[in-house]
Amino acid sequence: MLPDLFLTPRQVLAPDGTVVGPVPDLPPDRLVGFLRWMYLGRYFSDRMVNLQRQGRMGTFGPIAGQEAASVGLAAPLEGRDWLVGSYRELLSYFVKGVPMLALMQVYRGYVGDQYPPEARCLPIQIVIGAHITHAVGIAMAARIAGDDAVALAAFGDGASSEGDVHEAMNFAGVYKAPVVFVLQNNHWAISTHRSRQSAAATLAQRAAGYGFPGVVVDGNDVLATYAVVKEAVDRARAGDGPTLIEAITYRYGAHTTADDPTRYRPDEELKEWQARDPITRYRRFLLDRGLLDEAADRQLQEQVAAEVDAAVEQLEAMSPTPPERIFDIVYAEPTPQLRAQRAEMAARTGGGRRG
Ligand SMILES: Cc1ncc(C[n+]2csc(CCOP(=O)(O)OP(=O)(O)O)c2C)c(N)n1
Ligand SMILES: [Mg+2]
Repeated sequence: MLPDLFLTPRQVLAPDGTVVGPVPDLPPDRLVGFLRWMYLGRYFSDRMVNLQRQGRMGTFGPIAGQEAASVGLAAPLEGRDWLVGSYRELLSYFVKGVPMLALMQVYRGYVGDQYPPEARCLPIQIVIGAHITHAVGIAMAARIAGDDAVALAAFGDGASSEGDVHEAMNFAGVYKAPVVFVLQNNHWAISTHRSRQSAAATLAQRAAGYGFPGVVVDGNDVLATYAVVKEAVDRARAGDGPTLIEAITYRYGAHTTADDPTRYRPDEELKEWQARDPITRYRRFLLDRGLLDEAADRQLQEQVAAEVDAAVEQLEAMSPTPPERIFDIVYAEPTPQLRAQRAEMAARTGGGRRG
């Protein structure tokens, strides 16, 4: 019989915002800051979808519904820690220090110097599950270098069925790598339901086979997600090895703007999850605690909207990147082959060496 932590989701806040578990000991500005990030994630995601519909943005995968898991997985990381995630972790990347404008550029197809090195985030991964080995490698490298940084790898329920993910977790268990695996179980991998990924009752329980703890958490509860990830980060940093955290959540929107979820997903399911909304729940908690009032709440929402709108304006004032720029960001020193390909592309597109 597996220990309970593998099976029952940890919770601090019930869906109605009442406290049912120990509240992490954080200062009020940090607690309010979590709500600000969640508002930003929701507004950003909705805005990106609207821009795509207007032909002003490339294909985009919305994150609405997953704001608590996204913020809760990134907030416990220190500046020196690494975050390695996918297209569904954009809000986590913002929390870790990647500017919003930088990721908007990515989705517009611009190639810039988008990821500030000090944010310690690998470029968002699109190849499902292929980044988990890299996260383990970073964690091992940090330990060998005597740096006490931790790497956090985030991925989806679909990704959890990929061979790379198993190899990475198995290796991490054997070598006790300072890594934390956060699986955002949003119930769907495009149109494939979670029930098709594994016959196991939880995805976290797979950790038992790798010899490290697996924890299930209510991923729509930002405080619970923060608490379990913080414990796992502390464990990894102390040399006690990896943890697999399964954050149970739900994506409200389509897989991406190229998908139509009404073709495979019952509407009642969406309604059930909207009743457990991560933002409504956390806002209620802050209001009840007297950490927020209606006026401050309105102000937060206005601020994040203005911030996102300003980034959109900045983006739209930018010129498209010259196509040959893609060759400049592969290696620090280009190989002869890349140099030749770059020249060929520049000749075809009429571009020269710019920037
Ligand atoms: C190796 C690989 N196979 C297939 C795809 C196509 N694909 C893109 S997203 C996706 C589903 C991923 O689902 P999940 O891991 O649950 O993440 P979510 O999108 O739900 O966040 C698939 C199959 C891909 N990008 N890479
Ligand atoms: Mg999924």
